[in-house]
Amino acid sequence: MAKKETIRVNGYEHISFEPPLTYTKEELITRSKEFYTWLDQRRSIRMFSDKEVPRVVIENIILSASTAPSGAHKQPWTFCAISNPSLKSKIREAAEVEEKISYESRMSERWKKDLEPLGTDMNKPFLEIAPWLIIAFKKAYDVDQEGNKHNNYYVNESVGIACGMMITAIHNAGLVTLTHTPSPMNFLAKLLKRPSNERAFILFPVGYPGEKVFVPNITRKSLQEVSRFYE
Ligand code: IYR
Repeated sequence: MAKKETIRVNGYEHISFEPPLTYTKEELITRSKEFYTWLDQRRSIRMFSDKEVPRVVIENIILSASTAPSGAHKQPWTFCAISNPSLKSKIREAAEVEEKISYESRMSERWKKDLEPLGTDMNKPFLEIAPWLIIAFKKAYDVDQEGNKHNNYYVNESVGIACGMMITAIHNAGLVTLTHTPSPMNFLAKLLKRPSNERAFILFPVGYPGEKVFVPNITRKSLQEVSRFYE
């Protein structure tokens, strides 16, 4: 690799950026189309196999998520990966307590009607069956060695982007997930003994799909419905 050139900006070192491979116009079109076709095969899966997934796969998925851009490059996230069966059971138990209250009294009738086609309910067996749970925690602020607090910026946007990239990394590995958001989620920080600057954001069960899996027969909005071009 060619030696990086350096310049100074505001007194900070910047290094020359080697552009990624450049493609012909035809290659651009094919690659973008193929990526879309591949990504469009992703589905949220609620039925998991208990087949083991090596820890290194989870590490690579977390590293992929952590390449996300973030406000002032603060990377305001911690990804907790859980394979410990008794911890998974505790998480399932606590999540189902909250979900029972949500489905029975917190969620509106209209909300539950909207969820009917998806077939979700208060039972969350995947929290025990999936070999791994990855929980994204957002850091409202950072705390340094001396205990001083430092601001983070655009935390929801940053962690949301990282989670999207994680979902893509899971799909790329040939594994499946779903975005599980028990509400309220503070039991997760408690069970995992997270510091007070961390709040649970989304929980992702990760694993292989179960042997025979059914998903809702739903489609995605068309390009016309989700976009407007101003040329
Ligand atoms: N958090 C609940 C309910 C739920 C809400 C939405 I919006 C969904 O798209 C799916 C589920 C649950 O996990 O069941």
